[in-house]
Amino acid sequence: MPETNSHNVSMITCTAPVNIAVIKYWGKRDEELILPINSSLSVTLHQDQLKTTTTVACSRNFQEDRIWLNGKEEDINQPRLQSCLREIRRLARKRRNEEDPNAEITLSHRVHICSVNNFPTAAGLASSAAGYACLVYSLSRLFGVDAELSLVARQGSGSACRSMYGGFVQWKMGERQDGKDSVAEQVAPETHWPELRVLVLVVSAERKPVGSTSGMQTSVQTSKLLKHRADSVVPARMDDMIRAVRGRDFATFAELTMKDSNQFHATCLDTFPPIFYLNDISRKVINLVHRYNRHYRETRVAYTFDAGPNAVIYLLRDHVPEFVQAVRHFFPPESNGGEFVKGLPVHSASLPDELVRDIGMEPTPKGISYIISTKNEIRVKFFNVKNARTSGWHKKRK
Ligand code: 2P0
Repeated sequence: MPETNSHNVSMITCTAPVNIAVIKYWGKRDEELILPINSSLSVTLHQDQLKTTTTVACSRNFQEDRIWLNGKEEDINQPRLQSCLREIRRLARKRRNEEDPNAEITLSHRVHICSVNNFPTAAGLASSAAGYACLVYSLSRLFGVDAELSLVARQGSGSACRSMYGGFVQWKMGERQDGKDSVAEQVAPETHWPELRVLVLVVSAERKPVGSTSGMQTSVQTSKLLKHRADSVVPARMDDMIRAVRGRDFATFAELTMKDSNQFHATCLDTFPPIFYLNDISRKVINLVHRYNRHYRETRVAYTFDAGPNAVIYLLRDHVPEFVQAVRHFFPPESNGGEFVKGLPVHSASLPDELVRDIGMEPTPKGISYIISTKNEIRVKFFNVKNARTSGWHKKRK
């Protein structure tokens, strides 16, 4: 617990990872508590490549709660931010009364929150998941809350509850009306499958046309396919996926991942009016993956797409250099553009002529802006604690 006195500002900094679902969450049964219509499962990505860093400060001199996202002040009164702040303060008060009546940080102190991503916010890279996971974790450290935090993060953004843990994480939909059993749980730690690699193929960094929150609302209202998916497909698929992850069965993991992504986008098309997240480049990536796998008569590579056109590729370490070379061949980058592959280094590889022939697609120059090469990782991290003698700390970051 950080200390403060009448002149000081207490600060805490945490970082949180992005997660990419292999069984997708799409649709709520309770909009306010953010309770989903089906369980979901994701892989937590490495924070060296994709992370949110949040600093929260509190002081008796602060007049009101305030928040800055990527250097710009945002409205603190958004209902979801308020839910998280209210819930953490409630848990802190409960704990204080029970165990720690002399804790030094006064709960009436206002907080200033400063959050930055090391990746483009609106690129469809699950920034709200890392953002809310980081916010909730930082606030919990500041106020000394030691509770099931995925419950709180879920009320900021559904997918955020999965970023509270590392490795492979399921969000159990739960049954209770109060949402107390709708929590994230680790299925396997990040050390479980060290050969697993992730490539984010960044197709477009533009803001997505339909946001997830309103998109899934329309899907729940209009798509019978979504109801069928939630009731009759996902329950068994979750079991199969957990088994595949625990058994490190890549072929099964990969096939389930691709089928679930395809079904999620099918429910988007079944939504009325329909929602299109995939574009021509996304579909070319899908074809590339299937033709690559067909050439080897083995499922070596899987794709998944969220609410945007970027592809996230899962594959094993040994297959990364050749597959990246295939992406480079079929989506030639600008010759004078910046580095095409960011993140974990990828060795160069040659592309067998028969493979190029079997794939048989016309190259699409500049179809993919860049690749982020990464792997899976641990949970939210507690970074540092500082007592600062200034209340203008956040201004330096603007
Ligand atoms: C997922 N997505 O499971 C799915 C797949 C997008 C496609 O979770 O309304 O931003 O904040 O709960 O968490 C995006 O939904 O929506 C999402 P809210 P969220 O990752």
